[in-house]
Amino acid sequence: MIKPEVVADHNQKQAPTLEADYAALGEKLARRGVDIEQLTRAADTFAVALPSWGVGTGGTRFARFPGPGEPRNIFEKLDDCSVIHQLSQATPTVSLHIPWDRPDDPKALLEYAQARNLAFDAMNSNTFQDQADQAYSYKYGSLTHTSEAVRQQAIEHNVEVVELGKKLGSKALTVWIGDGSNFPGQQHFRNSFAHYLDSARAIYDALPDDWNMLLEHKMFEPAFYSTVIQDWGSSYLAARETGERCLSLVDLGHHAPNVNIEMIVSRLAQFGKLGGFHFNDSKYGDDDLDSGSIDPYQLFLVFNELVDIQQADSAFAPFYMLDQSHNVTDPIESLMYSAAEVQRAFVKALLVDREALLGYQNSSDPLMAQATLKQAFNLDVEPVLQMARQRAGGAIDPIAAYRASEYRQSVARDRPQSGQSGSGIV
Ligand code: AOS
Ligand code: ZN
Ligand code: ZN
Ligand code: ZN
Repeated sequence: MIKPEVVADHNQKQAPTLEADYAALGEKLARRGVDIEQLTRAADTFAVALPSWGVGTGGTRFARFPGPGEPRNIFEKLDDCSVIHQLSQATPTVSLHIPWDRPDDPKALLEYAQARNLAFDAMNSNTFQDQADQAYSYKYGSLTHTSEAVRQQAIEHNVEVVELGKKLGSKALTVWIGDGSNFPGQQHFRNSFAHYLDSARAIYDALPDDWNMLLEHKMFEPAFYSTVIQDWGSSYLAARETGERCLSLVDLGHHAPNVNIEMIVSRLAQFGKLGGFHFNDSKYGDDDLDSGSIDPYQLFLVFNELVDIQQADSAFAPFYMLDQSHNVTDPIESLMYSAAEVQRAFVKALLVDREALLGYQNSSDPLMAQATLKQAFNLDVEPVLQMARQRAGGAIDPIAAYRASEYRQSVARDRPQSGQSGSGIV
């Protein structure tokens, strides 16, 4: 971790500006009848999980350009995650990917995480790649393959991931498969979906009572003609058929351009099937860009729905995870920045005057309805985020504090640069 003195020194320099900005914002909010302290306390409760695969430099299918000091194993990944949480105070958990980050000794990994104030979030299985020791290939599918033996192998992998997650204190399994087809006619749509439902049920049967199973849909890639769980409709149907604790997970990058994701969020939640998120941003497809980097308004609109649902149902608590690929930035910086962007969207959504909004909706005043949303979105809540971080022991400006700490330079001395060629799968 970064020396507390470095963070304290950084905060001391920034504190006077923050005090002034916070006081000014406090006055402004008070005029709107909002208590800034309440908002800051709410910001402090916000948490989003880090993806274990996100702390390494990603890549495309063309190339990967590794950065200095990349973590070489799950322990070093946890070191990086703990730095992210130390400074951002918004990322107390890690979502593990198996087999990429399969620990030899789960107990040792759990202790290592706990010593760094980290816990484990949803577990991710992987049947979109072949592993060296497996009997059958997933080239033509996994949970939906025409061969029962392949399906069984994929089911067993998921069950193994659940067993591992139990030892790590996780409470959910996220299932994303690449199954689909590249040619019309290649795959029988109804049969492959039927196989999926059978496989999902077999995995669900192995789930502990207090676990959720999260189904992640994705429009295309790696399959370019059809994908078995391609949209929220298939995801919803599969979750409904599988069981009560089987829910849909929305990855923001997994939709066609211009799709109204906030409405998908609303629909799934209305029918009790919204289970979680993979936050990222995109311009074209599954770009896995940093959260809020392209369309922060969309992120805000998603949180506008989430806050609205939460206010109607206090038990509503979907899993929040980042799922991004950092190809040109330091992943630690990107993850800290993204966590704050998601937190910012949440805080702004809390500012929406819901009573006024409902009034404008009921009186058919579209201009004022959208202005009510914009009034919350346009407010700069940075001082709230900064104050929440500082009070929790984090950094007022995480990126500046991180750069001042020279953490990357220091780990680069112990971690040799990894290979340059090949693609980075994210
Ligand atoms: C793939 O596109 C999905 O976003 C999955 O969440 C995937 O398992 C993750 O990105 C790790 O590769
Ligand atoms: Zn995802
Ligand atoms: Zn994705
Ligand atoms: Zn992804």
